[in-house]
Amino acid sequence: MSTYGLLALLAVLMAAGAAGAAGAAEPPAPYGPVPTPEQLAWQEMEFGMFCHFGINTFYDQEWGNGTEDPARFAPTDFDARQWVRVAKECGVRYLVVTAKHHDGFCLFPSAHTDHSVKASPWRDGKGDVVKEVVDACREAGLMFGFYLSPWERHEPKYNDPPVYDEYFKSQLRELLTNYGPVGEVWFDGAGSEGHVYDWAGYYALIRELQPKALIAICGPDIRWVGNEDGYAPETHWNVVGEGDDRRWHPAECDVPIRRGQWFFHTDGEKNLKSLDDLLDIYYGSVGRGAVLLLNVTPDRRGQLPEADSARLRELWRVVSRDFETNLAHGKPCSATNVRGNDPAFGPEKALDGDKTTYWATDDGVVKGQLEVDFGEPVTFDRAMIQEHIALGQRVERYAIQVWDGERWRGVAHGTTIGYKRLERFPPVTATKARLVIRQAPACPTISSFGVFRSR
Ligand code: FUL
Repeated sequence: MSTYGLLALLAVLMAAGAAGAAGAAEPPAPYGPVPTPEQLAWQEMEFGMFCHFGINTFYDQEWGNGTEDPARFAPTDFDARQWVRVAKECGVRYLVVTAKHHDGFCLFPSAHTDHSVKASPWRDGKGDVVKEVVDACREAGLMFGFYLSPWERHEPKYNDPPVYDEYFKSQLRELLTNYGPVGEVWFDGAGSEGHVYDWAGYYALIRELQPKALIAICGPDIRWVGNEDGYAPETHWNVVGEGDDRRWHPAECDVPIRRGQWFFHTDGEKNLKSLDDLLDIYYGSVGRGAVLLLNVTPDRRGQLPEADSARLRELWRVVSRDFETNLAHGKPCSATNVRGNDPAFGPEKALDGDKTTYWATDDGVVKGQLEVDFGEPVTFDRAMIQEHIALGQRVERYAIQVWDGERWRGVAHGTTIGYKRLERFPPVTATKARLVIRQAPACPTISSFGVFRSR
């Protein structure tokens, strides 16, 4: 062994000795499949905005049949920065735009079809919606994604699947090479029943050109939650599949802000969902550990309608106010078990507001309680729990209880937690609260526990 090798070995031994002396415990081994760094970063964004914009906007329709006249695409005051400004003000972290919907009309000047913005009067046929959206997102620090409908009703090649695959891949290539980093590629399954696509070829191209892009819905990285209502199921696992096919496949809840309408309709404002509807959606999606992709659709000006923007602002005002102050933050706490008795895994780590630290128990200890002492009576009606999902999703059953001076009383309980679980309940006043983990297949890892007073 060289001198350098010996020194290196010595350094490792000394470090191990020092750590041992401090009683440092090893982090738990991952439980089951875990998210990729990109999936984790996406999960942490929590909230995205879907923008359905295209030829349908000018026809008052949801699905074009491909015979629409591109000359009708004429936004009067297109402003992608306005979309992004509203999104940004409202806690939205990424935006997905319909580069091409089922009607085949492209919002970008594809070299492979004339059915696009090129044939429209907008910006004298020299415009590119995708580029303007990308630029606006980049300026504001939002992740950019695009929807490209596999099902297409304009291009005759669609009837010859292998030929259409090449056409589709050419368009994918344009979108993946001409616009800088792409965070998400959204493949809608609608209309495609019975059609055979070269999915493997599409995925390979995306991996080659944008290895960090997440492929959603008809894709391996993000799954459709299974409805367009904005709700994840009450019991919600990120891991799907059986045996060797088990994989981390988190769910996205795509839902329109206007009831039943993804595209703008001139008389659609009456369908705008109420603040209460949107709060239910928020708790049903983000609050069940999924990601919310809320569709707010630009109008014929090419801007988000005022009423929709105002509703989105109301939603964000309520959500951010209600979760502004964690009353448990930094409070004295204890746990029934702490991994290796190491403070690095102590219950404080769930109350420190640091998403990278967590409370964990010893291997084999799959139940546990984390108790917080407020030191005085506090009143709250919201709670938040988060698992450290970088090491896998574990909790199967939990409860939140408060000390009423004589006994512990339950205020909320449920099954899975995952990235985040939000609870709403009637206000309670208590001096202590506790999180009870009742069932998990492996030691729980809790990165955050909080209680809040809504305003
Ligand atoms: C559906 C489509 O048919 C709708 O038009 C919309 O794009 C929605 C997000 O997906 O499957």
